[in-house]
Amino acid sequence: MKRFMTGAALSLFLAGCTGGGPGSPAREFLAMYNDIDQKVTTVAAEASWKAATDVSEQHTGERIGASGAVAAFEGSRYVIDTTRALLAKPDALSDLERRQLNRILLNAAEAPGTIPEVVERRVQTEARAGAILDGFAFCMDERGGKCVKKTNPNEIDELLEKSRDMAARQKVWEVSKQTGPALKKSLAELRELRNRVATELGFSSYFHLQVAGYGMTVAEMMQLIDRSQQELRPLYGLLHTYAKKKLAARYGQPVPKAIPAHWLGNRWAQEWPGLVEAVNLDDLLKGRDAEWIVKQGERFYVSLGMAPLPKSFWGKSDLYQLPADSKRMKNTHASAWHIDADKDVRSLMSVTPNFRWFETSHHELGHVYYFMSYSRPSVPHVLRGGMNRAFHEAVGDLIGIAARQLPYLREAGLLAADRKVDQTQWLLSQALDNAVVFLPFSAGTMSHFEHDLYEKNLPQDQFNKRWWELVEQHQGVLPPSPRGEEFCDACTKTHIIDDAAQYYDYALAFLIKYQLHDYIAKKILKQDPHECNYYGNKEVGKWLGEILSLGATRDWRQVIREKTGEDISSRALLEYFQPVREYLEKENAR
Ligand code: X8Z
Ligand code: ZN
Repeated sequence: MKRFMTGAALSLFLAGCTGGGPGSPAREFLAMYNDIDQKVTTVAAEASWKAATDVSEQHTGERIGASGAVAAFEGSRYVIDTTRALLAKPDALSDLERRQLNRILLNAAEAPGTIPEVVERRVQTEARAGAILDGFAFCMDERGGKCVKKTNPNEIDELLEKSRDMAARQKVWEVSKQTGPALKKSLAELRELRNRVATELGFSSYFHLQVAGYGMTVAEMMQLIDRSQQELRPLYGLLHTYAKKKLAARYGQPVPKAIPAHWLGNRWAQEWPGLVEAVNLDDLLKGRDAEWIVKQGERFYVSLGMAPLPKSFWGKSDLYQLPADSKRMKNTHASAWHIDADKDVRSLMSVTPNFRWFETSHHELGHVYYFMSYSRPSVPHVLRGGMNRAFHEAVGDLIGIAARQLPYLREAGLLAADRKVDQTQWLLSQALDNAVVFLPFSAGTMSHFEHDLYEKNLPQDQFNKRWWELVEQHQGVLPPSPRGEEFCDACTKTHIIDDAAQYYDYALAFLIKYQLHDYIAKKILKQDPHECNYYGNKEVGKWLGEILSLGATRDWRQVIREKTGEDISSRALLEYFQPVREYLEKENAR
C-alpha cells in the first residue's frame, strides 16, 4: 500500500497557507513551514518506526507513503522558490530566520520537486534497502540451500569478542558479511539517486549535501578529518603494534604486518575489545539484567539534574533483544528517535547485559536527552537538531566516558571499593576498545569510501576493492581471504545504507567529546580527567544543558569556542591518552 501526496495536490494545499495575515513574509512562511513540517514528519517518523521495529511488506509500503508526503512538501517548488527569494534579501532577516531558511533549503535538496520521479524512486529504494537490512536473517549453517542454524548480530559480536578458536572466528566473521551481496545492487542504485537529488540544487554530490550541514565544503571536511587522523597516527601505530603482538601470541601465529580482520573483536575492526586481560568490563555487569542497564543510564542523566525519561519513552521504545523464537524482525543497530520533534522520544536497541550495551545505552540516551533539551518553544521545529550532527553523537559518548571513570564505577557499586585497578591498563583498554582505534575507521575508511562513492562515482565493480584498500591503508587490517566483487563488505555497515555520507560525524564527535570532558573535569569538577566523577553534579548538568538546549539555533564553531575556549581539535583526546603513548613506547620496545 502506498500513499503519496503528489506535487499538484500539494500546491493546492499550500495555496491556502500563503499571503495575508500579520508579520513579515519570512515570519509567515516559517510559521507555515514549521507547522506543516512538524505534522508530516511526525506521520513519517511513526511509519518508519513501525517499518524498523516490525519488518513487513505493509510497513515498508506505509513508510514509502509517509516519506513521500514529506518529500513532496519539503522539496516542493513553492518551498524552494520562496526560501530562495527570502534568502536573497538577507537584510530583512534575523539570524534565527536565516538559519531556518538555510536548513529548509538543505531539506529541500534531499527531495527536489523539480525531479519528482527521481525523488519517488529514491524514497522507495531507501525503504526497500532498509527492509533488506532490518529483516536480514544471518545464517551460520546451511544444508541443501536451507538454513539450519540462524544467528543474529548480538551472537556474532559475542563470538568475535570471546572465541579463541581461529576457524570459528573466521567463519563467524564471514557470516557477518552476508548482508553485503544482498545490498550491493541497492547501494549502487541509491548512490545514483542520492547524487541526482543533490546535484539538482547545485551540490557536487550527495556527500557535499551532507557536509553542507556543517557549513563546510567537502575539501574543508576532508582536511579536518585527515588532519585529525594524522595527529593520532603515532599513537595508533603503537596500539596497532601492541595489538598484533598480543593477538599473534594469543592465537599462536607469527606477528603479521597487517592485522587479519577476524582476529579482532569487532565486525569492522572499528573497536578492539578484549585485548587487555587485566580489564574485564563485562565482569562489572555480572548479575545485572538488560533493564537495569538502560535504567542505570537514565539514573546518570537524572543525577546531573535532568528530568526522568517520560513514561511514553518506556512504553513506546523497543529496547531489548527479541526472543530467539520471535516471528518479528527488527533493526538490530541502536538508534534514538524523535518522533514528533517534541515529547515523543524513543530508542530502538537490542540490549543484552554486557558492557558494550551499557555504553551504547548511555549513547542512545544522550540523543534522547538532547531531543528533550531543545524541544522548547524558543527553538523552532526546523532547528530542533544538534548544533551539528557530531554534537548529537558526542553527548551520550561523553556520558559514556564519565561512566568508565573508576570513582563513578565504585559509587555505582559496579566496582568493589577495595578492588585495585591498574590505571594504565584501564586507559589502554579504553584507547583500544572505543577511542583511538575508532578514528582510522571513521575518519579514514568510512569517510573516504563514501567520499569516493559519491564525489568520485566509484564504479560498482570496484566497491570491494576500494573498501579493502582503504581498510589496509587507514586501519592496517586485511581480510582473512581475498574478497572479490561478489561481496560488498562496505554494504554490511548499517550507515552506508541508511545514514549515508555522514560517518565523519562520529569521528568529529570523538574529538568533541574529549574536549567537553577535558573542560568538565578540569574547569567544573577540578579533577583529573582520568579519574573524575560527574555523577550527581548539577553544575555539570547545567553547563551541558546550556549547549543542548540551543538545538541548532547557534553557529557550532562559535559555541564550542565560547564553551571550551578552543576550536575543534584532537588536543584533548591526545592529552587524555598521553600516558598510554608513554607506556607503549616502552612496552613495544621490549
Ligand atoms: O551507530 C552508532 C550508534 C547509533 S547513532 C550506536 N555508533 C557508530 C557505530 O556503531 O558504528 C556509535 C559509535 C559509532
Ligand atoms: Zn548516535
